[in-house]
Amino acid sequence: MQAAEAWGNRWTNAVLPMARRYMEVATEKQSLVCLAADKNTMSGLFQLVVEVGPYIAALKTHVDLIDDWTPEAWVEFCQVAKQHNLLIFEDRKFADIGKISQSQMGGIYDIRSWSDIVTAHLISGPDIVDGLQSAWKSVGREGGVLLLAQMSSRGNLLTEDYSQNVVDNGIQSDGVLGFIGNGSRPEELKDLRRRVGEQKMIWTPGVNIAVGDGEMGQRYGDPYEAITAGSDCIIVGSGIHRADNPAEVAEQYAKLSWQGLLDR
Ligand code: S5P
Repeated sequence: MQAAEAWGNRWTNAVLPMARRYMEVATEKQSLVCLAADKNTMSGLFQLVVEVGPYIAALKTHVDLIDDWTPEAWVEFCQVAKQHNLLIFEDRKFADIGKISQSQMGGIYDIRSWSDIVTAHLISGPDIVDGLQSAWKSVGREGGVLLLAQMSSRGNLLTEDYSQNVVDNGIQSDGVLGFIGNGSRPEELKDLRRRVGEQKMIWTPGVNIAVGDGEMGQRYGDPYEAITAGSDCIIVGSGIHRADNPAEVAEQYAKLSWQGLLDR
């Protein structure tokens, strides 16, 4: 199946090259799964990506939680991810003013030189998107920003009004790949999809086959339901990396997510 056929409107309406790249990879792998690779060691990360690489479309990292991080090991890790045809998504949740966010794409981690996607809050205003985009441009690369329109954690302060402002702003911004939505609440997600329309992506954390409450206020919803409610990518962390057999479980998430897209 071709990406255009599988994705319909989302493919036709896509503006950002990164959106189509994701849809192509997801179609090729028949997986709308982004692995949240929340491992604290480089060896743990390498092992995980080698095991589950074939069943996922994107790899989400938190580069600042790794105990033994080195630039050399990271370059190698990104190469392994590329060999598995994975989009690399640094979940940095930038929030500062435009020019500081632009600089924070550099620094010791040099996120601009290896990330395809990053997350940002829009709390400081729309210039943050320009700051992040110009950082990619400064190293001759392209990327996409996912704005946090909702969060999966209980008691979060992203009110409906705030969320609506993020959506209104983000849908008009070319540098925005889409939004982070709350995968744990299909009803909220449907509402978000209605507000976002058919162009931008919605990626959703807070997804686990075992639905319900997670650790420290995390909440989980069903992966298939998240996709049929309008999510374009399920972000799954502990559901996969804490499983006894991560590869087997990742394949299960991939199948559910792909079926969700076809049914949708
Ligand atoms: O609202 C959010 C936004 C994000 S990006 N809730 C989240 O949980 N996340 C991220 O998704 C979080 O940083 C973590 O890396 C992942 C969820 O991991 P899990 O182990 O709970 O599946």
